[in-house]
Amino acid sequence: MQQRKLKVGVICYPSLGGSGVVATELGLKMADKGHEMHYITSSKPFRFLDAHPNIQFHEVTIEGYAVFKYPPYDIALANRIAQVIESESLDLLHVHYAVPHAISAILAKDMANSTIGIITTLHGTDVTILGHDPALKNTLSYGINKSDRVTAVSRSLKNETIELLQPTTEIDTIYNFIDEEKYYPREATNVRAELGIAPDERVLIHISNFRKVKRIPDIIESYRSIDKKHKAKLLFVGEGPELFDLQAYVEAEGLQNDILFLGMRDDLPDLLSISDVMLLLSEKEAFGLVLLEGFACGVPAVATAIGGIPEIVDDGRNGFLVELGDVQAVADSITRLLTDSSLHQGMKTQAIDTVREEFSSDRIVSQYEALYYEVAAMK
Ligand code: GMT
Repeated sequence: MQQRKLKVGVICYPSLGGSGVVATELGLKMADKGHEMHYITSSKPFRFLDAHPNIQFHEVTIEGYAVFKYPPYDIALANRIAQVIESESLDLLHVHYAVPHAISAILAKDMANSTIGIITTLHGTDVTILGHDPALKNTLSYGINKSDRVTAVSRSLKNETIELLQPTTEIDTIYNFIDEEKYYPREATNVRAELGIAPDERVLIHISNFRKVKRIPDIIESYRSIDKKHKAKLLFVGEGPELFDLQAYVEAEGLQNDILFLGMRDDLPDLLSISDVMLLLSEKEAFGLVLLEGFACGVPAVATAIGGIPEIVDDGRNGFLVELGDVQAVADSITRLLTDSSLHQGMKTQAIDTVREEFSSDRIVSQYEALYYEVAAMK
C-alpha cells in the first residue's frame, strides 16, 4: 500500500553552512518524493527552490523596537511555526540545530496546542561548543529531551552529546549526504587557466567558513613544509572571521602567488575537480560535509583524526588521518600523494566509492523518510 505524503515544517539556518546545505538538499529530495516541505526561516535557504511545486517558504520577520536591546528572533520564529502548524496542518517539524530552533519548535507546539512530533538534528557546535556554555547547557538539554526524536550527523557527535548531557531522548546517527548530480569529477581546464595554475603544478584545496576551529595556520605551515621540488598551489575557498588576518599573514610572508584566496565560489565542483588533495585540519568537526564534496569529485583528503572525520576518512584508503597539530605528518602525507601516482589514483577511486557506497543520497534520505513516518504516526 502506498503511504500518504507528509507535510513537514523545516527550521534551519538559511546560511551557507553545511547544516543549511543538508537541510536544503534533504527538503529537495523529500519534495521530489512528493512530500510537502515548508521552510520556516528568516530568509530563503540559499539554494532555494521557489521553482519546486512541493516547497513553500514562510518568512520569519521581526521589527526593531526601542525597548529591545536584542530583537527576540527565537520568539518570532516560534510564533511563525505555530501559525504554520495550524495553517498548513503540518504532520511534523524537523529542526536543524538544537539551539535555538528546538526551543522555538517546542514553544510553537505548545502555543498551537498541538501534538505534532519534533525531530531535532544535531550538527556540531550546537553541542560541542554550546553544550559547554553554562548560559545555554540546560536549555540545550531541554531542547533535546523535549524532542520526540533526535539525530546526530555522526556517531562521534552522538557519543559526545550522550557523555555531555545524558539525554533522555534516544539519539540516532544519520549521516550527511550531498547532491551527486552536482558533485562529480569533470574537466575544468578553464578554471586552471583562470587561476593561473601551470599544467605541471599540483593543487591543494581547503574550503570552509574560516573560523578558528578550522586551524588554517596549520594548513599554511604544512604547505610550507612540503618539499619545494613539488610545484603546488594552495587554494583557500570561502569566507569567515579569520580570513582577513590570514590574508595579511600570507602577504607579509610573500606567499600570495602560491596561496590563492578565492572567496565564496559557485563553482566548487570545478575547483575540486582540478584539485589533487583536500585539507581539513579542524580541531572540532562533527562531520565535515566538505569531505564528501571533495570525495565525490575524486579528491583524497588529509584530515585530522577528530570528531566525525574518521567515520568518513579511512586512513590509507581514501585519504590520510593525522593527529591534531602535527603539521609535519600533514606535509608527509601530502608528499606521498603528490609523489606516488598509483597511490593517488587508488585513493581517488576509493574516495568516489566511499560517497557512492556509504553516503549516497538515496540511502540517507530513506533513513530520514522512515523517521518522518514514525514521528508523524506519533501525532
Ligand atoms: O556548527 C557549526 O560549526 C556550523 C555547522 C554548519 O552549519 O556548517 O557545521 C556543523 O554541521 C555540518 C553539517 O552537519 C558538519 O559538516 C560540520 O562538521 C559541523 N561543524 C562542526 O562540528 C565544527
